[in-house]
Amino acid sequence: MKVSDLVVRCLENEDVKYIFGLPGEENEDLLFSLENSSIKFIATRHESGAAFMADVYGRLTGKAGVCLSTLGPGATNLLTGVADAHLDKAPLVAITGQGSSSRIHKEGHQNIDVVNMFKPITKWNTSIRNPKATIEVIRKAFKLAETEKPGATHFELPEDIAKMDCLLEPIKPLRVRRASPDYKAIQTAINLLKRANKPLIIAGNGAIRKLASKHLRQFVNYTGIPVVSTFMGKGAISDKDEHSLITVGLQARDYVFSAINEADLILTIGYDIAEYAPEYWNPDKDKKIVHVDFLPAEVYDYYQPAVEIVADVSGALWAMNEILKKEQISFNREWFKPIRQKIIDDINSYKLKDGDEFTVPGVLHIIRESMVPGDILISDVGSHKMWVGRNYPVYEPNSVLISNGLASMGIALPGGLAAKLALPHKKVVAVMGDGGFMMNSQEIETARRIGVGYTIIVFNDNDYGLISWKQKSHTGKTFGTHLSNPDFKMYAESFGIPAYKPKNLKELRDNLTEAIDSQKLCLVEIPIQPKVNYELTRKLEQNSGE
Ligand SMILES: Cc1ncc(C[n+]2csc(CCOP(=O)(O)OP(=O)(O)O)c2C)c(N)n1
Repeated sequence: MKVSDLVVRCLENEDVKYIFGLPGEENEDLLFSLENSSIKFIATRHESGAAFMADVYGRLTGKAGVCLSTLGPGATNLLTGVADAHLDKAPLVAITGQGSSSRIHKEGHQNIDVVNMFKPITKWNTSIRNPKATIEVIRKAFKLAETEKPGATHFELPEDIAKMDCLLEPIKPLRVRRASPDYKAIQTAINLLKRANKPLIIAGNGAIRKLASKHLRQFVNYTGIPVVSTFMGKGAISDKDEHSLITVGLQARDYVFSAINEADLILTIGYDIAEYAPEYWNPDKDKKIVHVDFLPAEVYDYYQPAVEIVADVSGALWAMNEILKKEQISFNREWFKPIRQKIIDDINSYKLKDGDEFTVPGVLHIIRESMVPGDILISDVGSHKMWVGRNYPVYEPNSVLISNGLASMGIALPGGLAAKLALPHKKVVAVMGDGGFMMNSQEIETARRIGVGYTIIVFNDNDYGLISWKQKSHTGKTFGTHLSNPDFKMYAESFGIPAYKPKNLKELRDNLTEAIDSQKLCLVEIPIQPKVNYELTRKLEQNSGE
């Protein structure tokens, strides 16, 4: 058996269903080894699309998504999506081809040091330089990618090694139990809670993985503590629950900050500092912090926990719940109610009326109405993401996907494809700005070719809207942000998919309902009015007394 055949057997052994990638000369053997395997190879139009697909697939399934490129330029193109998985904590294995091992040490055609290039954006990576190492390298790549906190790993396969003979059996994946919490740390956390007046939970990305959300919901039920989720923690508890204060919203000014300011103890559950810096919510460094996460807290001036429960997040919540069943500490369930009401009233105030210009928060109402709780909305990065974060209520974990660690534009369109492959029975909607759409719009062809049906929504303001929003808030003017666009409807139709461009509220409702219900690959271009962004800034400034 060739090493490339063994690689494929190892990938099958890891239960890999799809590989997203782009061919090159140096991964030819591996591609032909895939030809007769149970794994479906999905050829993408750009390696960045492939990596984002693997990223989203991994995030939704908990199993590493796999992406493949050739050496040199293929590998450099793969980087952004791999970095996204790294900072967003999505399990992903990247595979790159390489020239022959006899030439990797010297300057040569397309030869760059890919292993070193991937080092800072992976949990671990290596080059297979000996056929016998294949089975260990691949098991290790998957084990590390999928172990909490999940993330990206990478291995390269030089073309001469891929052709060598090797007769080995893949190593069976074995289930590893996640670490149990230390009972003293749990008891300290409970004691701190007992002494607190107004505790509040910040639920991060780690609160929606494994069974954490189930145990968090129970914990909230026992204690009555309100929950604010980060953008990536959306769905940790249902926003229908009266304890939900929706999300952190717009950094340090949004309505939810009244609750954060009042709170004397913050219990962070699966919180990633990469997503939401603690100086926003702990500027005076005076909050008592209880840290519950798979890893110890980052050393950070504004984040110095009184106790760290370093363990499986669901296990830690379960252990606290066991104590709470007997000891019952229940907090005032009323103090945050007016704040919740204000947040909900604010969300509702954006409902569109006849004659209104279209706005992102207005359109989100219609999308929400077209989706059942488990359906999936995936957002790109830009001003629309801020609105998805603060204005789109979520009821189940992993039903809204936002990149907020790396926060990379271009994820939503390829991500929508992967979401639909991962969970075919759910409706999938990918929302993006015109900027993010044009970064990866070529993957419409991939989605159409493989027959994946989801709705692509482009909020068009002919602008890198978020940057204009920030520039104007800082300086009163904009520079380098204005764009001109093709006719998106015609552009989409040229790929052979249906497209819509509504002109009034009725058409908007009809087009969105038809597009989302059809579960066919289609595009809806929505011209939007960004005035609402600036109005929000002003409104929040007034609210925070600036
Ligand atoms: C790959 C990448 N490049 C640049 C940025 C910086 N950035 C953040 S938001 C944004 C503008 C996004 O514009 P658009 O996609 O049109 O969405 P909008 O803000 O208009 O909703 C830019 C350039 C980024 N986050 N990712």
